[in-house]
Amino acid sequence: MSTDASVPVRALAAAAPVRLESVEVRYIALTLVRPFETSFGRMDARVIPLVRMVADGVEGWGEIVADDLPLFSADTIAGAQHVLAEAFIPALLGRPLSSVQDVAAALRRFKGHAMAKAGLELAFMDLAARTRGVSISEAIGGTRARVPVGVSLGIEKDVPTLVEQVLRHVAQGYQRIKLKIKPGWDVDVVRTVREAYPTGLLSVDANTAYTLADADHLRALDAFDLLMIEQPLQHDDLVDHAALQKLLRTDICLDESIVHARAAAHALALGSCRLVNIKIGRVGGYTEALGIHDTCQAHGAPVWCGGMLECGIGRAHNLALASLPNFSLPGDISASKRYWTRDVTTPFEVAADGTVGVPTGPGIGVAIDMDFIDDITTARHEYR
Ligand code: NPQ
Ligand code: MG
Repeated sequence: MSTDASVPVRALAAAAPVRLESVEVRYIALTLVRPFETSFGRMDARVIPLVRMVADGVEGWGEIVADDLPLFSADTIAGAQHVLAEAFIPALLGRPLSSVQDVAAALRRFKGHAMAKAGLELAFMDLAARTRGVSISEAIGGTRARVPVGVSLGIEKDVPTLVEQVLRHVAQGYQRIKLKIKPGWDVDVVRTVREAYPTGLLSVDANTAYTLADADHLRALDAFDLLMIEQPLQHDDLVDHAALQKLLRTDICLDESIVHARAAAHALALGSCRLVNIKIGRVGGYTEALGIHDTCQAHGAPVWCGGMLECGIGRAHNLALASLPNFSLPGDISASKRYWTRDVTTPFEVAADGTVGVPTGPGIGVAIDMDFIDDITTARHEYR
């Protein structure tokens, strides 16, 4: 028995060792209700690869959050398809898997492709929790029934349009507003939004759009009492982030840079950030996400759950993760209707108090709309 009460007890195991009967990867096409623009590009629709595992009549679902092009990270949908078919799924079929950690161990020798690995860990976690009749939140040691949420607002055609979006989402209860910034859409935009939204939680996300040479310009953001500046510099540069953090009063939060628990430990030791955004897809699944959660908790650094414009399956997994105790800031976990006119699961809603309920049913805990998924499926590959 552990003597350290701060170390959560987690059973990421299935009721009995699982031998997968089939792993299906299917691609669904969904159109966003409104285009979403970041410093790296504009998106108006998504193809989302879904993973469905079956064993002993029980299924499990995961989502792969990769994009067509390697703009957010090196992961791509085509790359995921390749490594799933040629390496990852063959490494899982025909061997007993007792826990999510067994899945992680079977894939560990393969470098990169975190989002494809995460799709498999997520589907297995769903299946494993269902075999035990518990929700994923319960299985991983979640402590909250509802989690606080915020919204991430893209770059707009003009500032009045953005201000209108800010006020609309504040009125819906969102507890934190995040603005996407890039050179030419930053200090003046944030000043105007701050005037219209003077006291609420406000943060910005640059998605790597700046360099350390922009430090003086970024210091102007210190005037707006921001909750954080997310990922201002390059994805692979913890050293320049440490230099920048020394020059800023505002807390830096890293997203793209935190690719596993060791990177989180390095970033906190170097002073590259004071906060961490955890995305299960970016870090390769539950195993690393929980490791980052614990590493940050040990350093006294709060974490929050990031988002990748997921459909209901990824959103359900995010909610389970965000129910852990060190997720103490509002996550990028918005209502289904913020992104989709129709979701592939029971839709998620944001209550007037700015929280979303954590699903309580077995596994991901929400109903899958199989008819709708079949309607929007563009391709399907099954592996046995
Ligand atoms: C972020 N998410 O925090 C990301 C950006 C993002 C909600 O701001 C496919 C690939 C879809 C990469 C959606 C939010 C994505 C993506 C959003 C990145 O940086
Ligand atoms: Mg981000």
